[in-house]
Amino acid sequence: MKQKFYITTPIYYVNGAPHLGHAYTSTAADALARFKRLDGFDVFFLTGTDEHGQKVEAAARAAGLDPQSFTDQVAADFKDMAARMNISNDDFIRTTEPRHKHACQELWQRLVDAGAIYLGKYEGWYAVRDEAFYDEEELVTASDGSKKAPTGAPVEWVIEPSYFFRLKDFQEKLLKLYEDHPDFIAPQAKRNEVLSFVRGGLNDLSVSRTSFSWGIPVPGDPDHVMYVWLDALANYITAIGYPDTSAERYGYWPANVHLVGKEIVRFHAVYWPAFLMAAGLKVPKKVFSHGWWTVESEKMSKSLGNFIDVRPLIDEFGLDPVRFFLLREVPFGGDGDFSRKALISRLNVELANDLGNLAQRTLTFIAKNAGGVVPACGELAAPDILLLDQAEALTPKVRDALERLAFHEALEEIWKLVRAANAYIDHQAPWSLRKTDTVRMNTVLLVLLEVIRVIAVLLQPFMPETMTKLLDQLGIPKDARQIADLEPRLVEGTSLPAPFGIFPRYVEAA
Ligand code: ME8
Repeated sequence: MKQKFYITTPIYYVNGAPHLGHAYTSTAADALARFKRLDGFDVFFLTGTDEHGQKVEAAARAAGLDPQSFTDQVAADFKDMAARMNISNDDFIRTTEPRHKHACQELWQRLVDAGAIYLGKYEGWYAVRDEAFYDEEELVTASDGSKKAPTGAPVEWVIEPSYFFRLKDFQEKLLKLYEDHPDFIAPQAKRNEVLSFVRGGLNDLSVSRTSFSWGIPVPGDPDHVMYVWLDALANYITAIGYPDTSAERYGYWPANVHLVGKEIVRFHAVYWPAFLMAAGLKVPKKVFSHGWWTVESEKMSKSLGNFIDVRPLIDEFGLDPVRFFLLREVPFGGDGDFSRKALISRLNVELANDLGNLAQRTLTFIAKNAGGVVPACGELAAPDILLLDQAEALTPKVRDALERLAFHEALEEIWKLVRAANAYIDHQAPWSLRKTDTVRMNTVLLVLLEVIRVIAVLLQPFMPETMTKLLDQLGIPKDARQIADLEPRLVEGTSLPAPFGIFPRYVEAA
């Protein structure tokens, strides 16, 4: 039986249109999901939209729509972005769906039954933009003297009846979780932040609101709607069938990794495992946080109006170059800057020049000078063996990097082979061998085809569309493109389709 692997993205707020940041997390999760499928796992990949709460309600009002029509519209736009980015999610959960609402109410009831929820009154700070409660000590004073959340979000003083979750009771259990599972929070710096937050002491968490109504009603007390983060985090189990924990789909729980941006680690690494432990459920295996993108060195914000939609970028540069850029440009975990210049440079240098040329010159040469078929392999010489060995050693390196979600490192390993293959073709010079030694020429071409095949198979998770085209050109059957298929060699004499370029150079209009 295949081993299960469950990966999630955050579910995105529908208060605004999808942008580069959302596309980033989804692309990273997609590359990992695709790699795991390629490596023989039974993968479940979930994404979706977070549709309740004060922030979304306010955005609907500003748009002059009732919240449900508004969220229907924006959620459709998020689905469109995922489709355009070629995201291979197995499900898309919307928190306004009945399956989620019912399951979430069941979870609430379970927490009540476990004695983890009590009725009280909240009096304190709330930031609608973050949908988060803050303690007085956490606030900062802005240059105009006003109090702000540590994220810079405006805060308001809230006094309302509220249900509370007994978070305080989970301090020791959480610390034990982090200690027993040192990889639960990654990267390390984030783990340290969470550790010191939890060690500093926890307060019980307000988990319901009464001052607005756009949320899931609290069972038995309809004046309250659930706090949007309790509602949202639950998506990771409601989508796989909770409360029916015996359902086949629930077999994916616990998730292997929740991929999140660095600003929402606390919710995933503190509140979420505490809710789960209180409900007697297993906790996820890992919360991995990545950094933030700026755009042309500016933070993306409403006031600057510089949110980037990836769809026009796909129209201009092609889908796979955009996917490649996002995962190649920045060490995963750290912050990065998006600029057109950097994107064009990655596209022209690494895709068009390095990989595109390698494939194009090999395949065109075979079409013109080797009868357009997989050439015969003569005796292997030292440089052939060296390159083939390097290709064979690549899979474990890529696997190891992706185990650590080091997408940039996986790509760098693949590019070392691309560069080595380009150096090999230059040194072996099949164009000269054509006149002197066609047996040797054929061997060199075959070695190149083998290496390009390995590169194309391993790049599928990152650039599925173009690698499909490349594998087609290599004559590899569609059912022989898994990692498990890397071993058998190409079949001599197989005729190859007419080659065509996969990564045209981008030339900026004058
Ligand atoms: O936080 N750079 O939703 P959200 C990189 N609904 N990633 C970015 C980014 C940027 N500039 N901006 C956004 C929420 N992201 C909640 C989550 S989960 C149960 C609920 C990505 O619409 C990143 O993954 O504000 C971040 O965590 C997420 O979008 C926040 O999306």
